[in-house]
Amino acid sequence: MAAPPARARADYDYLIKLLLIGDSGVGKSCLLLRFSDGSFTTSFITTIGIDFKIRTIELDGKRIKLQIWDTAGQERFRTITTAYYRGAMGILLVYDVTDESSFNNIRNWICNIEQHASDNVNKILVGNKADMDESKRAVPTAKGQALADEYGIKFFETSAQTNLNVEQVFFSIARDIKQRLAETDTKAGDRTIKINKPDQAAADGTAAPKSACCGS
Ligand SMILES: Nc1nc2c(ncn2[C@@H]2O[C@H](COP(=O)(O)OP(=O)(O)OP(=O)(O)O)[C@@H](O)[C@H]2O)c(=O)[nH]1
Ligand SMILES: [Mg+2]
Repeated sequence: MAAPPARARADYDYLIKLLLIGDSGVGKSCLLLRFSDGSFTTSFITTIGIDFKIRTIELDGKRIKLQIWDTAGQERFRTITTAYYRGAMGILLVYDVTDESSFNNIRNWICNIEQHASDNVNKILVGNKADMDESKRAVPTAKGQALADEYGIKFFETSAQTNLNVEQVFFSIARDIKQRLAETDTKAGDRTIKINKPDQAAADGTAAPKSACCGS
């Protein structure tokens, strides 16, 4: 008979926070719904707000809990702030392959990310609505790929409607982030999240400055 564990095990090995960024109407919410619930609905339109969903996946025998944040409406008011980016490990930059301005705006979004998110955040470029008729297409695949190459990031064309490449996008960025975190761990780097005992933290003088970040 196995002994009970000394304390409850976490239900994941890595917790990864992802953000969906991009112009209104490109399909961010539909991509999230497809990935988290396996469904697609055109009536899923939220008003101004921030929402997140969770899905735990397995990669190389490790459980990766993905906490995926979606924005709705903020971009219209350009109020995406540092608070939203805080703690983000990966960002999906989404445009609509039938909407050229959503593609052109990706540069602005990257600029915004550079201002507000942490430097080492992983990014991935996503051209959504790839199911649409070629006559409606405004952004050729090669243009999306060229932009991704310019920034040194990965690129997928997706369809939240037909489920084309949706899993691939999330698994790809999750794998890259997991690898980055694992490398940091082995270097015992300063980004490793440690839960210090209060007395221990006080003893080595590290408690006070960081305490404001540990509210959750
Ligand atoms: N054909 C097609 N339509 C899509 C796809 N993804 C989303 N749509 C449609 O595009 C519209 C906008 O999708 P949303 O997911 O609400 O877009 P959003 O990026 O969340 O927009 P905001 O919440 O306003 O920022 C809806 O009418 C969806 O049905 C797709 O892959 N293919
Ligand atoms: Mg939305």
